[in-house]
Amino acid sequence: MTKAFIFDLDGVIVDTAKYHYLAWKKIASGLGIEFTHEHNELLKGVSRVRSLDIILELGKVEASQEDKDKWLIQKNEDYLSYLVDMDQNEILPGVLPVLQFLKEKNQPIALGSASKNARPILEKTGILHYFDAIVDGNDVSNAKPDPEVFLIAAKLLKTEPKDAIVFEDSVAGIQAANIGNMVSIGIGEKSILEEAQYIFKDFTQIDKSFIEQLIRK
Ligand code: B16
Ligand code: MG
Repeated sequence: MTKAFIFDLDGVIVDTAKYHYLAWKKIASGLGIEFTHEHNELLKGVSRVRSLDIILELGKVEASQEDKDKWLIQKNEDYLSYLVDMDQNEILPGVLPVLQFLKEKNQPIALGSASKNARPILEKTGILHYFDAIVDGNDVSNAKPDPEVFLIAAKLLKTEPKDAIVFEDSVAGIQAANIGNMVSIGIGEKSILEEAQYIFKDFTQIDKSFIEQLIRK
C-alpha cells in the first residue's frame, strides 16, 4: 500500500525559525518596532511578503512598496547569511530515521513549504535525495491555510488527498492539511496545534508502528 508523506520544512525538518527571527528582528529594530519571540510565532508558515506586512502592522508603520521591496531583500540576505554554515547537524531530532523508514517502505515523500529557500536548505543538510517532489514558495500562489501547496504535492506523488499525510508545525499548515482533506500531524505544542489529528512533540516521539499504521489505514 502506498500513501503520500508530505513534510513542511521550517520547524519540522530544520529549526530555521530562529534565523528567520534574527533577520526579521534586525528589520524591525531598524524601524523602531518591538519584535519578540511571541510575535515570531505569528510568522510561522507565513510567506515572506505577508510576514513583513504583519511586522509593519504590529508597529503601525505604513510604507511604500519600494521600501517594502528593499526590506524584503535585506531580510532574505541576512537570513541566508545564517544558512552559510548549515549542515546535517541542523536536522531536527528523529527526522532522519523517519525519512529512512519511509524509504524502506517505498513510500513517496514530498516537501510542502512556504519557503523560497527550501531547495538550498535540503541540499545543505544532505537530504534532498529523500524527496520525490518539492513544492515550495516558488510554486504556489495561495499561502497556507490554503491547501494549494499540499494538493500540488499529493498530485505530484500521484496520490489522492485523503491518502496524503502532512507533518506541520504551524497552525496555518495544520488548517491547510485539514481543509485539503488530508491526515494532519502536528509537530510541536498540543496547546497550539490542537486542530491536528495527531500531535507529537517532535519526531523522536513517532515510532515505526505508528507509521506502519498510517500506511495501512
Ligand atoms: P522564505 P515552512 C515558512 O516555511 C516559514 O515557516 C516562515 O516563517 C517563512 O516566512 C516562510 O517559510 C517563507 O520563507 O523567506 O525562506 O521564503 O514552515 O512553510 O517550511
Ligand atoms: Mg513550518
